[in-house]
Amino acid sequence: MKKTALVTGATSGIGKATAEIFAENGINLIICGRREERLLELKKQLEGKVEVHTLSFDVRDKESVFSQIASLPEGFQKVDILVNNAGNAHGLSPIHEGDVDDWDAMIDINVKGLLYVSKAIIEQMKNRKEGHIINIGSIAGKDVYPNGNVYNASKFAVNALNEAMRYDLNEFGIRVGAVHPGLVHTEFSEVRFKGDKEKAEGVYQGYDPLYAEDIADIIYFMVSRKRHVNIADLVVYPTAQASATIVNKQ
Ligand code: NDP
Ligand code: 8X3
Repeated sequence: MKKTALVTGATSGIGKATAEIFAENGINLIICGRREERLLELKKQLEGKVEVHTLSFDVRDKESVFSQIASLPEGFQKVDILVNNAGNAHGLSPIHEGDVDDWDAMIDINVKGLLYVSKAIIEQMKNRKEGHIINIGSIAGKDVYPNGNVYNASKFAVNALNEAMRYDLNEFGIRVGAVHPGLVHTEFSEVRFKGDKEKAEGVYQGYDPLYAEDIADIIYFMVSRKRHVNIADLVVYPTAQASATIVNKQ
């Protein structure tokens, strides 16, 4: 029987590429994000291959998260794989110059949003004593870098929650693992720099960054291991990157 995956942040970047590789490999999909037109476009692209359902919510809106996940249609109610991917950085500035709305966004989306979606799904996995949760952290959650402050804190929290989920859900046979990417060329920097495309592009110039498909490949590898194998924690850099701050730019 085909598995079903719920992927948050499927309208762009890593989440979209994950939905695509899952579809290639016969995993039915619940794709989530705020931009409904992108969800519908992706659904159209993938539904020849697998069954696709779209859920449009802001992960910050817990009522919407809980009610939409609780009312999934028949055929999509059993979620085998949860990919907690929705998230972004908002701003890059010293802590004393930080914008409190940016701080709220990062804590509310990257940490609280991930918790809400997880809570909405974990209960059924626990009852079935089976399920797989992949949390998308970041190298920013392993290493703090100058001006990263609150984004770093939000991803350190994801790292902690990944471990905490693995500990607490162990007795229910639920697999939990994280991928922590370095620099991936997606819309991430465009969001961080509030639509400044030139500045965003500059982040990925002078070296060969990772692409969303590279991370999606790894996520698919993780979820396609045998039942007794759980890849718990994985850091992935582009070859040109050695740490959060060391990038060999030409
Ligand atoms: P993108 O900006 O390309 O994608 C972000 C996705 O998150 C979008 O689909 C967006 O959908 C969704 N999202 C953002 N805010 C919300 C919200 N409030 N509610 C629901 N969905 C939301 O970036 P990436 O693909 O790069 O980012 C994916 C994950 O990877 C993030 O957690 C990011 O922190 C992490 N990451 C990225 C790295 C990089 O260098 N790119 C490196 C390490 C980690 P929509 O706007 O439609 O709601
Ligand atoms: C995204 C990677 O280095 O911009 O999490 O924080 S970085």
